[in-house]
Amino acid sequence: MLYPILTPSRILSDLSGVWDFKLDNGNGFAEGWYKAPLEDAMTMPVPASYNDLKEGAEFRDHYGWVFYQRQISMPEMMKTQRIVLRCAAVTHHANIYLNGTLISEHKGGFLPFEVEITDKLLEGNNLLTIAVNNVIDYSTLPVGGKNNMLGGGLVNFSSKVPQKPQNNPNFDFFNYCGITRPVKIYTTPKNYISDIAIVPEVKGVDATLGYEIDTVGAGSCKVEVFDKNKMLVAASEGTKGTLEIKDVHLWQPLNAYLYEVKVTFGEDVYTLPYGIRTVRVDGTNFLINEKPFYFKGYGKHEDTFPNGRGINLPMNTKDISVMKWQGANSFRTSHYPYSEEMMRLCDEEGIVVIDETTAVGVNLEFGGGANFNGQKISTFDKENGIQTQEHHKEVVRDLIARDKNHACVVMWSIANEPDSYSKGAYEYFEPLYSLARKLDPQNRPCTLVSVQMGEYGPEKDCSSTLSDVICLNRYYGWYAGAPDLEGPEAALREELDRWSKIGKPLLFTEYGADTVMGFHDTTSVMYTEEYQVEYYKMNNQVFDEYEFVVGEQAWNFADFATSQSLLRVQGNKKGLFTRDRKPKLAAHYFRERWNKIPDFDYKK
Ligand code: GCB
Repeated sequence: MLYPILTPSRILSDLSGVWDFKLDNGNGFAEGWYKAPLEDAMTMPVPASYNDLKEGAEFRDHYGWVFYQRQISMPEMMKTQRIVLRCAAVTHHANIYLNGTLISEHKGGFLPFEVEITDKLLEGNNLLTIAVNNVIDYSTLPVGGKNNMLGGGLVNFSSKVPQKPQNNPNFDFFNYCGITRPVKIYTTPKNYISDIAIVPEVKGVDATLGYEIDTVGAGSCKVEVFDKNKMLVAASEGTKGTLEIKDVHLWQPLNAYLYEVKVTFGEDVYTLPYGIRTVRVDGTNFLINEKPFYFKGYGKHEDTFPNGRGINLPMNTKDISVMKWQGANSFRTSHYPYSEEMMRLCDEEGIVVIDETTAVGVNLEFGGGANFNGQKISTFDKENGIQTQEHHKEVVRDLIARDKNHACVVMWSIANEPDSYSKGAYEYFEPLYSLARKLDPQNRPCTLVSVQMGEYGPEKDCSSTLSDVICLNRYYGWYAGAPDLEGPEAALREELDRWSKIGKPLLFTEYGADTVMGFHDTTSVMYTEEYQVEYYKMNNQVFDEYEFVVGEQAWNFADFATSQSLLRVQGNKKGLFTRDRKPKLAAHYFRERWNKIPDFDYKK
């Protein structure tokens, strides 16, 4: 799927701004709120999560539907064109109405979708309503649980006490929702370019780009490649072919180089920034441009105040600046695909990205597994377990469709901390890996991010057979063993010894300790900045002993909002930075460490 841009043949109109907004009171659909201007509407910016933008728990924790609305009109001169309405992300479910008629529905809160509206637009003003639902359950990704995963309280009330309907995220981040990324209208000629896929191959100092252009209608197709100085360096005719690039400038981590691929099909023109690099796994090495790469970075969130998960372009730029200050080279899009703007920025800035689906919470073992009216149900139980596999396939498909051309993306993460140990896990995941491998024209490595619970380790984890790279979330010295660090250190070595036998590269995708900025002590104790540093020193020292450990991504880049619970004091405090990006002691510690670790050949 192409990112919408302005080109000599395409007009782009951004519908960002203040829209009318209303929480559903249970009667919104029955009363036809989508058919007429909303009565007593409040104001709401688009794009943004709505939750933190008005006061009161009723508003922030609203369960169910909300309605966004505005008028749109298109200039007469556009009548000869194809007109498309495109939403970059609506969390989690969207119904789109134009002049009271349902024109599109979409499930899943973090990927784009579009609908052609050429023949649906009336002259003059048109009423656009987007109804958004935030309910998460066993059929959605991310997964909503039956109970609060981190435990709502130590004492539970009798089941006779009525509970108001609420979301119980089976994951550890606030369930922000709304129209979180831009809504745009773009045009194309009637015969148009619908997709572009480019696969790089590097041979010595030259490169070949295999390309395939999807088109609709008749026309002849031309593909041209320009370098940074706008010089034409390769050209070809036809919708499928190859382009030869002499003396190629490779896209390198922290040293990006982007070509511009210009596709012309009939009257339609589209330009794609494109970085040329190769990625593959060789034995226990992760190779970028054929050299062993070491991942230094973090798991992140799209989480700022008061935007929630709403796109925050200045913060994206700031985050990458802070990463570079720290000597980091990578992050994982935990736990959902990030905005297209962030992916394009990472291409430009040379930041390496592990691209994750929305599959978080595919695990009913959390909280001791008491998930079904207090009974234990296994995650993949056919009847009462998690029912996400078909939707999970859609997400893999749409993620790869969106991100396949990004140089920054070096690996697909199929899921975060699923129950990859239980009966049924292999059968659930194998088709998803196969699908990703079939759909990605670049055939990037695939992984899932493994949780430390139950029977963790290579013997039971289906990741050990399915993944190209083993990714571990481990909390030795926090959830496992804190405040002791010696026992956890021994246990970490013991586990790594076991993984070393399977002969795959291994990457720590999470490790961390909650730390409240400003808490200090001479003898370090949990939650102080000193403890966080000691925790990381212990873990890093062990990682350094193992050649097959190809990277370390701290949890988390910054503090972030979560559901309220006894384990979270105004959110998750495992950031190396506070939520407003002020460094904790550990940020300085990592800065010193990472600036000494080369991006390539660290363990040679
Ligand atoms: C995890 C999850 C992450 C949590 C983190 C924590 O394993 O993947 O979403 O936030 O642990 O801090 O507990």
